[in-house]
Order: sequence, then C-alpha cells, then structure tokens
Amino acid sequence: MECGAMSRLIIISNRVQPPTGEGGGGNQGGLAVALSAALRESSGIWFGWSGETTDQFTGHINLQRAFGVTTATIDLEEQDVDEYYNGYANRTLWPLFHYRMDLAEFESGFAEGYERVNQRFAETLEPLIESDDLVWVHDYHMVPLGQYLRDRGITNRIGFFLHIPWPPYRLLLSLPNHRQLVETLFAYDVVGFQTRDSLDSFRDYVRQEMGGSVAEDGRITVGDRSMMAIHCPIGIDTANFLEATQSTAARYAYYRMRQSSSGREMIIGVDRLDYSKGLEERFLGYERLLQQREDLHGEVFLLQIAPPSRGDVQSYQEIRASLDALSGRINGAYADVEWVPIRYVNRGYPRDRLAGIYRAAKVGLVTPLRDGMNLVAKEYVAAQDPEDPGILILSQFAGAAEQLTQALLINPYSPEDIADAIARALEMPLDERKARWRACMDNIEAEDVLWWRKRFTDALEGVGQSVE
Ligand code: GDG
Repeated sequence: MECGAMSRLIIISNRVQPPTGEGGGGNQGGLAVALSAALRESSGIWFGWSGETTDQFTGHINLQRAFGVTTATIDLEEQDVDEYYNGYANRTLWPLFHYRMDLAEFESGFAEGYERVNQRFAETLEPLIESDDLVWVHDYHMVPLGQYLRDRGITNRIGFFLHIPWPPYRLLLSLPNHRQLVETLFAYDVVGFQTRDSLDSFRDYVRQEMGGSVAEDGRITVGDRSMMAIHCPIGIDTANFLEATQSTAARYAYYRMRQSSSGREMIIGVDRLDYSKGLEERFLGYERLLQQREDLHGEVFLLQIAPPSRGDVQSYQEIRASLDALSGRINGAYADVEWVPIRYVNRGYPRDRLAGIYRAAKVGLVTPLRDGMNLVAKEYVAAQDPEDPGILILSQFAGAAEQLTQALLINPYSPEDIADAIARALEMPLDERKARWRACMDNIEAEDVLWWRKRFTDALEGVGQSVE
C-alpha cells in the first residue's frame, strides 16, 4: 500500500479527554488541546486512560466518537494511578525533567507501577492496531510503551513525542535506571522533542553515556540499534483559535473585561497551577514593579488564572498554599478601596471566553522556570488585535522562546527582569508593538498544530524508505 495519506493514525497518551465541541472544556491541558486538533482531520483513534479507576483491571475498552474524534479509553486500578501517574510520572519524571531535583522522589514502587501500566497499555492496545497504522505515542508517562508493543510483535512504524523538556545529560544521571529508560526509546522509529535544546541534550546523553553516534541526517545509532531523533515544536490550532477570538462569547468576555478594568491596563497570566510555571517568581516580579513605580498604583492590575492541577501530589499542595499567601500579602500591602493589584483566580474558563480575556490584556506574562513549549504564549499572541496588539513577556526557558524571538525575553528567576519588562511593555510605542507582534504571529501561523503533526508523521512515514 502507498504510504502517506492512507495511513490511519493511532495516538496514545496518558489521559484521553474527548473533545467537548465549541468553546472547549474547562481546563484541558496543552496536550489534550493539541491532540484533539491533530486527530480531527484524520481517521484515527486516541487511546489512553479514562481518568476513572476500577477495583480490578479488566482491559475493557470504551470506544466513543465525538466531534470527529474516536477515543478508546481504559480504566486503571487505584494502585496504578498512585504509582504510575501520581508516582513515577508526576513525582519522579516531571520534576526531574523540569530541573527540579529537589522535588524528585525515587521509589522503586513507582517505577514498578510505571512498567506495569505501560504493559497494560500495550496489552489492550495491541488488538486495535492494524497493519498500515502509524502509531504515535505521547509524553513522559509512556516512554517504554513502544518497547512493549515491539515485544508483542508489533512491526508498525511507531513514533514518540516528548512534550516536556529533555534534561541535560548530567541531570538525567540522577534518575535510577536512567539508561534502561533511554534504551526503550530505541524501540521507536522516530523520537521528537520540542526544541533544539532538548534534542541536543538527548544527543549528549546518547554520545556520552551510551557511546552512540549521530549521523548528519539526525539518525542516532547505538550498537546495532538506531532511530531518528528530531526537533518538532508544537503549535496551536491557529485558524481555530482566531475563530474563537471572533466568537460572540469572546467578544462579550472582552467587553466585560474592559469594563471591569475601569481604564486600567491588564497584565495576564494563564497557567495550570504548577511549580514549573514560575508563578511565585512572577508575583515577586510584579511586586518589584509596584515597589519601584508608585505612579503605576491604581493604573495596572495582574489577572492570574491558575486552575489547580495534580492536587494529590504534595508539592502541588505546597505551591498552591504559597501562592495564596503571596497574593494575599501583595494585595494586603498595596490594595486600596478601589483597586486590587492581583486578581488571582483558581478556576478554568471556556476556551473562547479565554480568547476574549487574552485580547483585553496589554501584557501577556508567561514566565515558566522550564517549559517544554508553552502554548499560552502562542494563544496570547494569536488573540491580539493586529491594530493595537499587546506585548508578550516570555521566559527564555520556555521552549516557545526558540520561535517567538521578538517577544520580550526575560530571565524568570529575576524579579528585576520581570519588573523592567512589564514597565517597558506598558510604555512601548505602537509601531514597535506591531512589529514584534507581526514577527511572533508569522511563526504562530506558519508553525501551527497541523504543521507539527505533519512534520512528525512525515518523518515517521519517511523512515525506512531510504533503506528499501
Ligand atoms: C504541556 C507542556 C507544552 C489553561 N487554563 C485554561 C485553559 N488552559 C489551556 C491553555 C493551553 C493549555 O491549557 C496549557 O498549555 P501549556 O502548553 O501552556 O502547558 P501544559 O499544560 O504544561 O502542557 C507544555 C504542552 O504540553 C503541549 O506540548 O506546550 O510545555 O508542559 O492551551 O489555554 N484552557 C481553558 N480554560 C482555562 O482556564 N479553556
């Protein structure tokens, strides 16, 4: 069979969130939003955990079709969720891959649960795979899945994409059994990273720890195994997002925001409540601005939307408590009867409303300490009025900084840097704002989520052709 357009796409990720149609869900994460968009245009299946638990794992698959996307979900046991999801994925790999060794926990029970759930995924997925399917595995929850599928005799092309950063070589050495984990990546035909920086770190590991080599075309070889490693930055569904920006709900949200701003300039942050997003540092940067610039009191405010996530993990409970205290302290110190400097909101909003809120903000504040990509940065830019665009302030440690080079790039650890950038953005002349916005938007239009999907699946389909 001719490969290419004919192949069906099977996407696997930890959680499957069936699309909810117009306006989007409450707080779908970046991956969920991107995958629904990538699948909508292809006949394929999105396979993963339902988010539900069961007493005894049965492997029963729940097939559903909604808004052009077929989903296949399984339930997991509570112990699976504790060890694999809350454990190895979110207490071991997530902090370590975001350079937070201080938060990483290494428990052998976590690693065992991780292996077991990946085995269970392989076992239930296997019968769904047909001979011409392209199989595309997503993210740090599922690293060994490809190896388990190969063990079961699956010979299809299988790719893996990592949504979070790949850590520097020496940092990864602190993960027990790091080599075993990395070796499983060689079961894939293509492994994709968000940035050149992550790809470089991966290559470093392979060269220095495994004695591997990197060919000119990016193919990586270790002993008798080889695979293609690429950088493939994820984008947003730009056309769809521009439509959302024009929707009635977005226009209404914009109008209401402007009204409630009473002529003050709004600075916006939108993040899952996660320690990687640099929220404390952001609040401190904003506080620094208030300390330095009394003339801005009553003239600006920060709206921080932060829907809670992973609340079962202690470090997430801690960051939440710490942000409650910090926002309270700053508001206590600076608020007056008619003005509150930070509006801090722990809930999610429908996608089109969010689009209107972004548009009403003069400054987009995206300051993660580490981030694979960061889609909020791209959404903020896409939501702007081309005739009077706001300015994006972006952490140099977000993957998006490799593409959005005309944002105001800052060091998120420096309150001074953040304060200076906000002041500069608020005062920036229209011409400069327009020029910076155009440069960012050119990238967001050209390298959208469909471009990303094509870049990855083209690489996957291309594999092996040169060998034949
Ligand atoms: C991971 C990586 C990478 C947030 N609040 C609301 C809401 N959101 C949406 C945003 C955006 C998404 O969630 C967040 O995406 P990010 O990319 O910013 O961050 P993660 O969730 O950490 O995603 C990240 C991504 O995967 C994709 O590869 O970029 O680096 O960490 O789309 O809009 N959406 C709605 N209401 C909210 O209140 N509707």
